[in-house]
Amino acid sequence: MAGGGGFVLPKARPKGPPYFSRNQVATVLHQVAVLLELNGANVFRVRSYQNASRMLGGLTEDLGELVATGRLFDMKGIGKGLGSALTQAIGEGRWPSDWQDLHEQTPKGLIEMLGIPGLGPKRIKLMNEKLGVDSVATLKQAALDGLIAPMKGFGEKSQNRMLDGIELLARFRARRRLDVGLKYGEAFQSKIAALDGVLKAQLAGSARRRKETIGDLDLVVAVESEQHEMVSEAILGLPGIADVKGAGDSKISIILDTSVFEGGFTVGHIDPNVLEAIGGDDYEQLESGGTIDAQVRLVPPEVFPFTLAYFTGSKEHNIAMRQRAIDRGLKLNEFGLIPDEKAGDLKGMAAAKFSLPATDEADIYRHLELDWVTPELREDTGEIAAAESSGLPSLLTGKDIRGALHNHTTLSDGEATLEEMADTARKMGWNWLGIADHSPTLKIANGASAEDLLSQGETIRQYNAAWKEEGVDFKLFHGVESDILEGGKLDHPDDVLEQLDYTVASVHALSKWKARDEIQNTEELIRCIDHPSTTVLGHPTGRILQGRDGYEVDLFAILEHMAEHNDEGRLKAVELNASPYRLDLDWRLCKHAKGLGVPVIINPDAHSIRGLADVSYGVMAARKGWIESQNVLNSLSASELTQRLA
Ligand code: DGT
Ligand code: CA
Ligand code: CA
Ligand code: ZN
Repeated sequence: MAGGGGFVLPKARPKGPPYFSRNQVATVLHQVAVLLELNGANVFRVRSYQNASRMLGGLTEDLGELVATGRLFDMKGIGKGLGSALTQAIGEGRWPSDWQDLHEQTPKGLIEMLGIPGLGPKRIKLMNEKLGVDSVATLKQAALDGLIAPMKGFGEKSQNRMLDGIELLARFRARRRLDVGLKYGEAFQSKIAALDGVLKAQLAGSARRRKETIGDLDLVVAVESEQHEMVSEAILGLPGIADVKGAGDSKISIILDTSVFEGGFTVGHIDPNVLEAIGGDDYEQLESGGTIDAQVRLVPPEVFPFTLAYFTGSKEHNIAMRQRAIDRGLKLNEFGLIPDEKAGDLKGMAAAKFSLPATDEADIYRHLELDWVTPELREDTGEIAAAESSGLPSLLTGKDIRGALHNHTTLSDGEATLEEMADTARKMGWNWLGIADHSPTLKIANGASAEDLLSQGETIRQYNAAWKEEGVDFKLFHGVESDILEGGKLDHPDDVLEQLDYTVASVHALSKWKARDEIQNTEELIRCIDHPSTTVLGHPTGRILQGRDGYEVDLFAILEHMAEHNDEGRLKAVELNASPYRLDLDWRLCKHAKGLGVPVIINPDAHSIRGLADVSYGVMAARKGWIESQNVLNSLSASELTQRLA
């Protein structure tokens, strides 16, 4: 739980008591314990706060009631001092002054160091005393100078681990993955939307455009002018705010932490291959101590569509739109679309009084003689020309998805059985599901032997026969995710592969591929694609978002080569791996695959039943890449797919 997160005392909620939630209280007690330890407090005192935090965090009873009835004092581990402190906080909305002092007087640099995975307050205190280290930057220097290793109880290994941790933290802090950003953004948006006086609250920025990573969150809120102050204050009182960077009546800059999630933040099952790249066991700690910046803008309802459009971006799309407005004697900004002759020297909201009216974004586009452009496409990659000529694509939606080909079961490294996976797919309304467990070479993922693979195929045939008999319109397809070996070879003998419905060929031995150059890697992949059994090229670059770059490969050449096969009637599809850790094929290349007529298959690469739902992130990325229903294999029915695979 210790992390780079807030370490500020949460503000009391406006209506109380109870002024703080159970989660908030548990977090504060934990933080006080950590701060006490950083300040060298007595170990028993530290422990009593830790224990109280754990006890209250796991409490099923209502905390407000425990305080109101005084029963809090009867609880094990709550002494007189702590009991009174909590009674005052929860009942009156005031944290004890010594807790406030602790938060204010502990050097920020020491708190920042807590965000480094695997580093706790005790060792931070030691390094601070012995080496004068007082921030992540000074710690890094000390480690680089080799000053940490000789300290008693530290050593070379722990010094290197600290350097790795510092790098991991920096990468993690810079941007967040789309799935994480959306979770924070949607949680905070719904809290704002529920406040009195809020007419509308919407996520804008890169999150709304479904970029694969998010720098910061942008939220636009419609509120009548006379209520801005009230709403602005209510927003600042919401749980989840770790720090306030700036606050006015129309713009609030804050840092959100995981307390924005009522039920806490869980990362779920992560494929071991991926986990290794994003920090291994440290990842969960990084994520639970994580934060994200957010900017909230409050505007009157008549200005809302303009502000929403502006802060949705992208900057490049905005610039093209503004130019289009200029060409028509109009000025487009976050407040309105204002005729030049009326705006004169007026600026901002004053000029906006003369704006052309808009009740929604579509009105703004209409004023500029354009069809409304879905946010995913607003990257200035041809969407404006398309919107001008009724040429925007009719994008794929989640409803078009009838199945996916790359999923794992307990036969390799999946959590769920074949039956559980099939059941879940049927409940999701899918018409078919493809199972592609790992091949023998991938030991880390428990790759299955040919024998076990073929016996899985037998089970699948039995299921399919039974469903057919019962009149159930659902089919399992049997494939494999084969490692791509030296020379572009597949990981099973040809006679085994021939018995399968399809093969997903994927690179997993990243270090080998990273050691080679683009030309060599491209040749290897082409050789693999030419294998008659290869149907799908899995996660084509091997990148892990926030984890590692992919290997060098000329994907344009690969896609062109795949296009030749397809032209000659041999199905070669490119995967858009929908795991939010991958989103590989990148959306920027989807449009290229589409243009070449290479089918895209959106695969959740599910390692659990929950993992199947990741297909939605793939749909987001595909939409961003201009993909329509007819460009993906996922939209085919089971019988259509059977024909395509034949
Ligand atoms: P991010 O946060 O890095 O993931 O990406 P965005 O797109 O959310 O960028 P952000 O948060 O800096 O700004 C939100 C939107 O505001 C951006 O997409 C477009 C608009 N915007 C920001 N700065 C400018 C600017 O200098 N010119 C124009 N035309 N628009 C801007
Ligand atoms: Ca942003
Ligand atoms: Ca921003
Ligand atoms: Zn894989």
